[in-house]
Amino acid sequence: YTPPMRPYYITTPIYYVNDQPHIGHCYTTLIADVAARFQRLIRGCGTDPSRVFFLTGTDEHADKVVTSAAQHGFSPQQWADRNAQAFREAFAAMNCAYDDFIRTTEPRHKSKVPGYIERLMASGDIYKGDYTGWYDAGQEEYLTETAAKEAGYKSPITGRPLIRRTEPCYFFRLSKYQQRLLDYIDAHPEFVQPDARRSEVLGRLRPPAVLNDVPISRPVTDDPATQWGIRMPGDPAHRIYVWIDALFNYYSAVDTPERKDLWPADVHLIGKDILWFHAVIWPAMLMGMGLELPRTVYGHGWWVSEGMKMSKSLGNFIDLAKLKAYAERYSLDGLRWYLVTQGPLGGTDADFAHSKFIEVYNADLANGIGNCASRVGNMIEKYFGGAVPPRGGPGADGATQDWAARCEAAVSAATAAADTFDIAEAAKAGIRLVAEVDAYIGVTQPFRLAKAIDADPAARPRLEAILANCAEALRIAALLLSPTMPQKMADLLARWSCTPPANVPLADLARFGGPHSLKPGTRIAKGDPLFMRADPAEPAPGTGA
Ligand code: ME8
Repeated sequence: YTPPMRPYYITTPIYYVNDQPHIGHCYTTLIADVAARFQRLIRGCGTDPSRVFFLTGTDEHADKVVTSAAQHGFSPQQWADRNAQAFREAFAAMNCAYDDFIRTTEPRHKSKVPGYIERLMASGDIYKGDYTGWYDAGQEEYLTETAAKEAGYKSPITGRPLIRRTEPCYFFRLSKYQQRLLDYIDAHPEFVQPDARRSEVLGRLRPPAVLNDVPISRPVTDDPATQWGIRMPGDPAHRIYVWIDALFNYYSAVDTPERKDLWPADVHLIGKDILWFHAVIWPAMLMGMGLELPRTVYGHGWWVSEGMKMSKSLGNFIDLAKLKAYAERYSLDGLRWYLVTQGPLGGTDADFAHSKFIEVYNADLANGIGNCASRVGNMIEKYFGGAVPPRGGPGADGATQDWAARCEAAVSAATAAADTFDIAEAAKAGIRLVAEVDAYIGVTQPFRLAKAIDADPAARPRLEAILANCAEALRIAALLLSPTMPQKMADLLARWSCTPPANVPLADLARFGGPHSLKPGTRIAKGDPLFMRADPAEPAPGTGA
């Protein structure tokens, strides 16, 4: 086995800094965390950021930052500082181990963006022109033709008529890249994922569809709101449009001598709302700069709450307080498990419903890995004084299961799923192995054998082999479950005296009976159940009931 040579680089969107973090932001960053943890485990590279690099951060040059900062009596930078901290805290609360957190107001980003724009100017991709649109004077912003039409050409906020207005701005020649993008996406099925997203993008790129050039700047005036942002190189009367500024974060974060090898990114993980920017505009900008394209842009679907779209007016946002209440009652890893395995990764929307949470938590965790580990631990305690018994030779358990092959299949399934970004499947590979252990216990009935142990001399080696197999298979299951449930699995592996070294690739670490296996005599400490069973009758946490 040779560990993959290419480093793995995964990003999340950088979030608008004036919102409060909620389930959506936490979910995207959590999936990236689990993906990064899988890659670290597969490579056996510990937390070496030159091998696996996970980037998240905040998008801070939006006009609404200036507005809400003023409303709260802060400068835009102070306001951004406070709220960026809220995102860091949210991701810490979710135990997301990012390697870097980029903020677009940081000098390391701000100082590089004008240079990128100059590169696009040099390749002839930027020109100055006039932008004509529907202007909402109260909100100081333009509405797209569609949005303006939908609103009856009146401000959706103030109700006052929109003004048809023209202002000078710089454009990016997106039109020039239509055919190249189309050819590229046609030839690279893994570039836009999942497939529904890919079809969506292809549909909007294929003729008769026409790509328009995109405005990439806004004028600077006496109004302070227009002064927040990065200036156009060579023309301080214009500032770079917040979206263009934001997209560059993925490159600016690694555009340093130490991090150069990380580009191109392996995955830009995003929500489907911002697919066009990532699958069309950003790749065209990269083509213009002569840079390689990311391997995959993955657009996940939407979380809804108890069957309803989350909205401010319904007040049904699953906010950080609610997530923390779930973590408090069912453990953080219980929450992570639900979000990762039941979330909208595949593209269809997912429902955060309390009854479903309880069902999944009890089935997979309390009655699944938790119960199975207790059963095996208790039997080893009771029959062998808490020390792992010898496994014996092939067939010593008197059964036909080939555990080495089963475990290898589980490891391959998890690895393949992690590589194709099917993170929910990668997570479930471990739980399937647990179900196989349960089924094996059902068939081999070690508790019955234990009763025969004094009368029948053949019973002891069989009992030993069965429980040694169970414990070793559970060790491997725990490794496969550790990216999703790092704390609980670290706890289990520590109790079983088999905390894995960080620098061994998964294929070696998880070899059944291999050099890192549970050796006879290893102490298996009993402890509290890993996951307490949840009472379905209890009201949802965080509802004040
Ligand atoms: O769009 N379900 O930032 P943003 C799942 N700053 N995911 C959700 C969600 C939901 N209900 N709601 C939000 C921006 N998300 C820009 C991005 S990138 C260069 C600039 C997640 O704060 C999802 O990942 O509005 C979505 O893409 C992201 O939050 C939008 O975050």
